[in-house]
Amino acid sequence: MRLYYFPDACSLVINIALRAAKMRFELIEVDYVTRRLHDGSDFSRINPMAYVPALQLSDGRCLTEVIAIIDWIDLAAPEAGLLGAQGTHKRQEAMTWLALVGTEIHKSFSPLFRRDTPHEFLAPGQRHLKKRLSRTEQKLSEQHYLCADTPTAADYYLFVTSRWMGDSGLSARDWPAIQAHAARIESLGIVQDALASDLQ
Ligand SMILES: N[C@@H](CCC(=O)N[C@@H](CS)C(=O)NCC(=O)O)C(=O)O
Repeated sequence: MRLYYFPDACSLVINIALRAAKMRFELIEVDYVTRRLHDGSDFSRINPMAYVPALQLSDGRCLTEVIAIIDWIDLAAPEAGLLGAQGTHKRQEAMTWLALVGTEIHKSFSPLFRRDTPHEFLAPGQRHLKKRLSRTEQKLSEQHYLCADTPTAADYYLFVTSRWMGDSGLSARDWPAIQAHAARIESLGIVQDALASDLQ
């Protein structure tokens, strides 16, 4: 299996999830600017959208979209607890948070560090992101993880997005519960290993 990634991007969520599921994989870095691989080949031949993550399976199929890839890993390795057991309240909650982080939080961060975003957008964009983060901050001031007492893929995803605060003009000090959550997630062995492989 091959995971295509940019350093410190949402592909890190899949890197962590694959480790939680004890799956073996190879990491292939994509150049952010050229969207080419180290051998010069064009990444859009792997993922026509030319964004990460993309997970190429040993049978040649290529999976894309964070939530869909998490679902595939969870089906293959439910014991990793990425989403909770089928039909349970925990799974419903985990899916809700995964979608909220993916569509509302991740996609509110993205324009804040895109190079072509007009400067006038930054202040309203930050205000919008803060509204989207406030429910999460409140939730994490009441409990250690988004869905009760063990981390799910939604926690890994929130952890990855919280690393983008500085580049987006937000101060981590304004989000103490999210920061404490990030520290808890970062202390996990699988996350340490994922970070070491992602940033080398
Ligand atoms: N909808 C996609 C979004 C993926 C995404 O936004 N990836 C970012 C990195 S965090 C990216 O590759 N951005 C470059 C681009 O959009 O061209 C998913 O869920 O996988």
